[in-house]
Amino acid sequence: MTDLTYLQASARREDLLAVLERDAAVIVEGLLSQTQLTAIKQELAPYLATTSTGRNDFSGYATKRVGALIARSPTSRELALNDVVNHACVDFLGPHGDGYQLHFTQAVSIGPGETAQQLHRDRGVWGGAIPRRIETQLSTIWAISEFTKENGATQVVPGSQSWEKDRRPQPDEIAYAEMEPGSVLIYSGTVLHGGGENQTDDRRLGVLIHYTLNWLRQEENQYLSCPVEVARTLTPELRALIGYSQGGPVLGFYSAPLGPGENGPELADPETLFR
Ligand SMILES: O=C(O)CCC(=O)C(=O)O
Ligand SMILES: [Fe+2]
Repeated sequence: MTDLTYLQASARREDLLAVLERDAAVIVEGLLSQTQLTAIKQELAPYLATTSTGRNDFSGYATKRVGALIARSPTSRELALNDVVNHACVDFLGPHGDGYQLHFTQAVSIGPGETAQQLHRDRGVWGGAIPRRIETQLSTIWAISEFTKENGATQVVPGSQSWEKDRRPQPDEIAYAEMEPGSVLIYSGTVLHGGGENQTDDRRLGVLIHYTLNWLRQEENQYLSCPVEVARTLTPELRALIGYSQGGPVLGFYSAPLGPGENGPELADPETLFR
């Protein structure tokens, strides 16, 4: 039986990185306060109440998914900016570019009777053209409810980042990200994982926040999920993280779409918009 490594919030950065490099997944315990947990549950509840369940095996016939979390859930912003996670992004993604950005946000509520999601690598969203030596992303799944093997804790195959593409795990090679509310699973885009089967009568609620290199296309279009009017209300730090910033010297610049004869910013950093 394989297992994941559990670290405390006070763990040293180099220790967390060493586990990520070995297993491509790690759990950090106790990062959220009761106040944050209560707030995020309240913020998500009305969206989860009205959203439909998935319509295919991958999204899950008994699973509800709600995105655009930066715009909709103020507490999700705190999760996105969490120091332990962002240090892990700097350390893990640093060798693959000169920065990273928010990639994807989603509350995932796995309902009773849900079957196990197919194991997959999240880097599949870009197809197969990016060589494995480039780590495309670092992702988090925050436990908002308790995560148990019985209620749908994420399945993870530690070490599978270096397996051949088509190798499937034996049952004893699959670990389950069992967590108390407030803990977080941090994992790479290259490790096999998937939502778990829910054999209980309760829902399992996780908040997924993923980060990618600043030179790759974001999975969730942040400019539509969090348009300029909303971005204006955020801190410059969060705006930069979601993509209202330049990746490297010029990637992501903007020119003001003014009319003929009008003068405005050219080749400007998006932050200029908010000054
Ligand atoms: O909800 C989970 O535990 C994992 C979901 C997942 O991996 C996905 O939808 O890509
Ligand atoms: Fe996934």
